[in-house]
Amino acid sequence: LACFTGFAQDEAFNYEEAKVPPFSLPDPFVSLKGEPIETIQDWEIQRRGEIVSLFENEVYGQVPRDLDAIRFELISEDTQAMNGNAHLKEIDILVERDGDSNRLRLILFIPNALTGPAPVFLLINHRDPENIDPTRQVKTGFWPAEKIVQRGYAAATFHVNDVSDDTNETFKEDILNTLYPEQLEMGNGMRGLGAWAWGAMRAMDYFVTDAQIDARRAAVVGHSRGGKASLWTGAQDTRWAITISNESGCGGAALSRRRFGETVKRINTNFPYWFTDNFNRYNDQEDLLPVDQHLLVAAIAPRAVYVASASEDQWADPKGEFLSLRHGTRVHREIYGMEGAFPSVLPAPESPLHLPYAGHHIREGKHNLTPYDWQRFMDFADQLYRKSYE
Ligand code: GTR
Repeated sequence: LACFTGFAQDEAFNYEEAKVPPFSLPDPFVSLKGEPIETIQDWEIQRRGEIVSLFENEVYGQVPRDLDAIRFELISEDTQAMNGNAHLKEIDILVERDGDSNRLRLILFIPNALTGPAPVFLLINHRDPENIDPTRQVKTGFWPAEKIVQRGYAAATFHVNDVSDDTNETFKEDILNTLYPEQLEMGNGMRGLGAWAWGAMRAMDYFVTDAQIDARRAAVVGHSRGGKASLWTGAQDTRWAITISNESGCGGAALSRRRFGETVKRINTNFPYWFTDNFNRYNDQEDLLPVDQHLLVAAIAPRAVYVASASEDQWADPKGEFLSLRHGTRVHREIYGMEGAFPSVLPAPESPLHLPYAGHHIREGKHNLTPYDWQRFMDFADQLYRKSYE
């Protein structure tokens, strides 16, 4: 499916490094009260929570946690899916609140070759509906489930339209109208991206109940708008071992203050239903933001984070994505003492850099999520899990 990447030709958008304005980034190591953040305690008790609240209030809106009931219904199952290589489960996640309910379909392939519980990759799928067809008639590189299973990982996905449609006309359908209508009235209320993050968290609620899944080794993956939602998921929900952003760009991994490619104003104009209303305050006013996207990466610490870009995806600002990763993971290094650091220059395409706590690569080519990207994510997970479980 072609993805909407218009406006890239528009002259009003900057693609020249020399024209990036000077800016200074909010400091991860100074609290809102101006106190220094030096220890794990300072970080976990004070600063991380402050940062998550700032993103809630100014960027993505809240992600409500209250619900009356959550149930998991096994809709269908095939222990010999993918030519006998996988155990397929189709699970409906039913959430109830105030007498209303929402149904979210999770597709899960668990490798049969494993003896113990399987580590899992969850894709927040905003694209091809084929990906949630359990028969796998149409296989896309966007979600190469067979290849994921082959490498010993469970492959899970859901479609964002089950929680909030990806259109301005109908995004309120599903959980915003049914479960959390009061959010629609709030300047810091949940919108599309927050709802998708909510969906990923409900998938995690399921993983922890399935004995065939090792929920302590779970990765959340999203591409582009899905990558924005994935970072927002990992920043709030500490149950994810790895948070992966593929070409998430503006409002994802890219630093807003660089104003390179897509800008805050452009994204709020084209997609008024993705971010919370307060985010509009920063249209053409990026320097007033109390956060920038490096702090979203920071909020994931000490858990692992992966940022991937594509060389021809300048709209998403690969350099700005890398800088967020480099600045945000200072928390991993300087607070948690983790080893290794990213270089100060942008790595060349197709030279992945996998540190013990964070990964990066730039794929050659256009805006997309491809088997190359997935193989690198799994390389990173192999390395991380080997280290922490040996
Ligand atoms: C674009 C949008 C980006 C990105 C992309 C996608 O149109 O400007 O922020 O989200 O869509 O999701 O593929």
